[in-house]
Formats: sequence, C-alpha cells, structure tokens
Amino acid sequence: MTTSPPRVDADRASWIRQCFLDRRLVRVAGAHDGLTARIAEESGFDAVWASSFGISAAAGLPDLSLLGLAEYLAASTAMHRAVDIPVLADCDTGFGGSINAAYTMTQFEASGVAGICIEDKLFPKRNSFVAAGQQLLSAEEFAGKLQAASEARARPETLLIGRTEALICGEGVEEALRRCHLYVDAGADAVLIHSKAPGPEQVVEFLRHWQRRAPVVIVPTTYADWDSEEAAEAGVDMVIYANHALRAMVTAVRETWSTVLEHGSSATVEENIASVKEIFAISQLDAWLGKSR
Ligand code: SPV
Ligand code: MG
Repeated sequence: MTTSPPRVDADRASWIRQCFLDRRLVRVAGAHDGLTARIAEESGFDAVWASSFGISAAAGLPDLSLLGLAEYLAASTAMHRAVDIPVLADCDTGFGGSINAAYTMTQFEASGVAGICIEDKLFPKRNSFVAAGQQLLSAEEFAGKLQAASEARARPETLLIGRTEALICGEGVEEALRRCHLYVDAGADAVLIHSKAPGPEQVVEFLRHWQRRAPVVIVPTTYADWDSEEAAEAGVDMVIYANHALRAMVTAVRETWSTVLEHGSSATVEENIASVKEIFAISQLDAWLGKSR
C-alpha cells in the first residue's frame, strides 16, 4: 500500500481500511475549518477529525448539541474540500433517532468524507469533559442507530465508527465491552472507546479483553503521555488528537493580542506570527490566480 492517502473520496476511506488491515496506526488531528484541516495535512497527519467541540467553539458556542446537522455538515465539507487526506466527521449522537442516523450517513457520505462517528449518549449530548449531566442511551437503541446508519451507506468503503461513552458516564470496562460488541454486530467498522481518566489503564484493560475484534479508536486527551507506539502495540488502530489545534490557537491569539495592546503596535509580534505570504500559500492563492483568463 502507498504511505500517503489518495485524493479520490472512496479511496480515502479505503486507505484507512487498508491501514487497519496492515496494523498501521492512523494518526488523526482535530480541526474545525478548512484552514485548520489543511495545517493538519501539511503537518503530516493521516486524517482529519471534524470535531464537534472545535466546530462549536469556532462558532463561540459550547459543545452541547446546539449546532445542527446542516452546520456540522457545512464545516466538515469545507474541511474535506481543503485537504487530500481523509476526513472523519464527528456526528455526535447522529442528530436524533435511527432515521436521523441514516439521514446523517447519507448526507455526510455524499459530501465525500471518509466516514462518520456517532456516540451512544442521549440527545442533547454534552461534551465528554463536562463534569455533570452525562447520560447514556441504551446500548440496544444505539445499536439500532448504527444499523440504520450502516444500511444507509451508498459506498461500502465509507467508515462508520461506533463510539461508546460508557467510561465517560461512569460505567466500567465490562459495560464498554458489551456495548462495543453490540455495535460491531450492528455494523460499526470500528469502535471508539472514550475515557477521561488521567491514565490509559481502563483503555488497556478494554483492549486486552477486546482481542482486536474490530479496529479501536482512542482520544487520549487526559492521558496525553501514553506514547502512540505503545498504544498501537496494545491494540489501538487510530489515535485522535481532538482539540490541540483549537487550544494552541487560543493561546497563540491571546498572547498576540495582549502583546499588541501592551506595546501599542504590532511590531513586536511580527516575527512570531505567520506572514501574510504564508497565509496566501496555505490558502493556495497562486493556484487560484492561475485560473484567471
Ligand atoms: C470532539 O472533538 O468533539 C470529540 C472528542 O468528540 S471530545 O471533545 O473529547 O469529546
Ligand atoms: Mg465531539
């Protein structure tokens, strides 16, 4: 297989599938718009995670199911069009019941993204790091949503990731395993086991019992020092760095603006920020100017 992902929509999804078969860890960067997706690609990531947390924050909103399908679709489509690497759309709870999950699949797949991820929380969901109010949907009901989404696929390559929030909601590894087995039975191609524990122990235990039944995706935000190679050896197939670009951006912009106000001019920040020319390059100015006739 080639080491870099292809451009054609179906091939982008197939490329991830091939990585799973080859046991090549897929490294994914969270993004919230075309620019952050392109920076992820340029940095060497294998794929982009169109993050609900990022897309909401970029709108000045918390990640509480406030935005709807059309807004997430527009954001992930912009990301998909901006890059050649696969985009995985974070579709929250699938925007309703099983019919909505099926519709979600049709709309996101038609946009060209490589796959979607839906999670087993009650709608309206809260971001996994919100301390209170985390509620799970029954596993059986969520399996129905996955089945509906799976059957709605027009292309067999399109990825469907079933995400369990069992650990986030205070359940144990046993319940997470029970749920993930049901989700794969229902048509999920991979499972995302989310945890907000300070270490990877629960995820490691999950992996030990899971025995590589299907590819496993993790989001190691709170257990950031778990080395990705070690994770891959333990049975992880995909690692998503979901929110680091967003957080880096907030820190950088804050520092820049406070320096400008403090110094009364932007002279002192100039050498620490991207030049206008760099922005022209990232946004492919020359290619577009070349279309002038
Ligand atoms: C996101 O990036 O929106 C996610 C991951 O779903 S998390 O914020 O950890 O829930
Ligand atoms: Mg999300």
